[in-house]
Amino acid sequence: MNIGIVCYPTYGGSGVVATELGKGLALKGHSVHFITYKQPFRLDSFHPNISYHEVSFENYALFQYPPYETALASRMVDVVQFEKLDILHVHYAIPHASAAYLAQQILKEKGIHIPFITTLHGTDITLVGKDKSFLPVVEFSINKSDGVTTVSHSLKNDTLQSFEISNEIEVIHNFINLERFLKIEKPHFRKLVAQDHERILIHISNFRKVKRAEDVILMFDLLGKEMPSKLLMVGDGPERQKCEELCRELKICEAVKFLGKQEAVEELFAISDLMILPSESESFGLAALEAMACHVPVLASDAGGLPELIENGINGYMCPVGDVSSMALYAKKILSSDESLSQFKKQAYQTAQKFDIKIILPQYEALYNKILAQSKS
Ligand code: GMT
Repeated sequence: MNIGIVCYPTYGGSGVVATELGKGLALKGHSVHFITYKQPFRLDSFHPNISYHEVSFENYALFQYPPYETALASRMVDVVQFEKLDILHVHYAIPHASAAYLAQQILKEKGIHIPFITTLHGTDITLVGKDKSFLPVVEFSINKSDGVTTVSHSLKNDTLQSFEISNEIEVIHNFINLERFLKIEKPHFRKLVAQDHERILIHISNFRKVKRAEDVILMFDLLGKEMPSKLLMVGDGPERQKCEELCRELKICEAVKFLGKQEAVEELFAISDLMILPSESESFGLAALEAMACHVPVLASDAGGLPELIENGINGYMCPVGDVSSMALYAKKILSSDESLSQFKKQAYQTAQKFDIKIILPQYEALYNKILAQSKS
């Protein structure tokens, strides 16, 4: 198949899923064309079946807001026509789904039919999409998509609750490439971060409000009073400064390292004992799955699609959003004995195996085939 993938190229989960999906499809012999404004950050190596088409334009002085959606639709028209794509797969509804619909209508005038699939990732529904400023366009473009997927059952329910949806929605969970996310022993690296008797906790996010990164600091402060430990805060975003200030107030700066954006997150997971994800809402929690692939259990909030990944007492625990005291108690429970920790680690990896790309990617291929067959009939 000749597949066009549209996504955000930045550090967010939707871009990671789209890029890893494209790489996986290319390895299986499909031709994959990424259409986006910058090279996706996980598109880090050459593959003969992968091409990248940049959406670029000069911003005219009249425009207060650069008309990215128009440029994207135009680029899609161009790539579909020139590369003879069979299908477009857009990740994150805003503005990719409406741009795809526009491209589809333009191509129809030229006698070309291009079906498009929209994968909803989370905040395009739960936060931004249902805002009145976007809702009519998001709803319309979901209903006009030839196929719609969500990354969890929870996100499917949220979509059906927030919009009037006439289209079928298929749930295809996020996935992990276990060949990349391997548990690598890094004892020397570990020694640089913590002493042998200390546990290492990790939080990875884009530090947006929805991630509640300050809760990580608050729970760590409580835990640190009872258990010698270090905390790695990975990523960057609007709430990072507040988190740093909170560490200063609580006088725990010695124990907390802010590492900023990191690409080789698997190396950080390799030295970590517990991942903390206290998000307000999380459609799936790809970072939690990445942690589990590296044998790291997860302590998270009981929100969104996280219960589809986390099993209490098996691969981690979930607590009500904002309940930092319970989080500290459960962290202690997981980390207090080597035996219990190694059991959690083993079980975290077993969960990750259920979301192996080798299991999930064929579900996308089956959907492409179904949509292509429908569009030909
Ligand atoms: O978490 C973010 O802010 C990034 C966002 C995105 O769209 O890039 O992540 C969403 O998509 C991920 C991949 O499907 C999911 O694993 C995340 O749970 C989801 N984030 C939220 O729902 C907050």
